[in-house]
Amino acid sequence: MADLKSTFLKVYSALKAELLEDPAFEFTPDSRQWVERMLDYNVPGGKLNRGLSVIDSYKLLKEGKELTEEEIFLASVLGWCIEWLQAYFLVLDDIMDNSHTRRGQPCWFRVPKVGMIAANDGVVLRNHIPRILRKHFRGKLYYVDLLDLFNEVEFQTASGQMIDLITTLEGEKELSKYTLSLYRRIVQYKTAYYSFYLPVACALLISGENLDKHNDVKDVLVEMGTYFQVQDDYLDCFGDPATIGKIGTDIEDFKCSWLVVKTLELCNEEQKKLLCESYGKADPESVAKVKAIYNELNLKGVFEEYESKSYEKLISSIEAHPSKAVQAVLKSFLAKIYKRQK
Ligand code: GPP
Ligand code: MG
Ligand code: MG
Ligand code: MG
Repeated sequence: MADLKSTFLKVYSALKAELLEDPAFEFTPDSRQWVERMLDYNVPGGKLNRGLSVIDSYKLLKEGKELTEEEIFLASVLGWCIEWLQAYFLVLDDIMDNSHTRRGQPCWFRVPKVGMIAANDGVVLRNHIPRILRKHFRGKLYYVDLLDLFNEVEFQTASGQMIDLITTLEGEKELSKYTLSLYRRIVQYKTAYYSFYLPVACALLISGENLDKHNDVKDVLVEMGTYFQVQDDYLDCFGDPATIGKIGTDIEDFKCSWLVVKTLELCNEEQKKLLCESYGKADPESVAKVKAIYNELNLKGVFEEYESKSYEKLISSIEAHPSKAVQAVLKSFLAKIYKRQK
């Protein structure tokens, strides 16, 4: 595993070097330095789960046949394209969510002299992806499908982010609009497609598979992605910032978080009144009042139960899949996130 990660990180350096020599732009020393610092700050510092999953999944789909160096390299390049996509989303999401820290360091837009240049850096990160794909995949039969996949998933994510953002306008008018079905719709689009479906879809494409034949795999991965975002919402409030590398802002931001949805389901009239008065306010007293309601309703326990039920359901839908190799891919992905603390 450590070995796989270091091989993977070497590919990052190679891709960065190519981008810094991109002939479509006349780099000056300053602009080259800016891009290099921006990439190093935002691309490689996460858990790399999404990127590494492309390689893991590809290996499992090959059912024990040793991968060639070239095959590992190509799977790594796709893994990095997903990490680039993630970096682009996070740089912009942190501006939109007014967040403070990410991966244990200040959000990029909060770094002195960066500010709103970060918005353009997000666009630059996004534009690196088709350049990487063109350089390494242009001759492949599946090149068009790959481009199409990245485009579709980006559109789904941006649409999910849009409903995440506009939902707070509705919630501010009437908090009880935050229902579980609305919640599921937001997280399916903003998180599940790019974080779960995309890595496996990339592995399927380089294995020569037709994605139209794998809608059942997509359904399981969307369910897994939903579970992952529930964990993200839980950790936003109950996680240790030192471990998750970010300070939660969901309460202050009036987010349609899984915790507030569950609270609305479980609370009495008095708690609901207090919640309506305190939710979405930035002052620490209001935030503390919301957290006190979460504790009164034992949301930690409610979450733990949700977590084990989701796990059981996911395992049984995975075991219903006809292919053992696909089962192994899905189980390996689930094992990476079950009961995660970060
Ligand atoms: C996660 O939401 C969703 C994204 C990072 C997608 C952003 C999409 C864009 C088109 C910008 P979140 O805000 O809960 O994530 P976190 O808790 O990591 O800030
Ligand atoms: Mg967000
Ligand atoms: Mg955010
Ligand atoms: Mg979050």
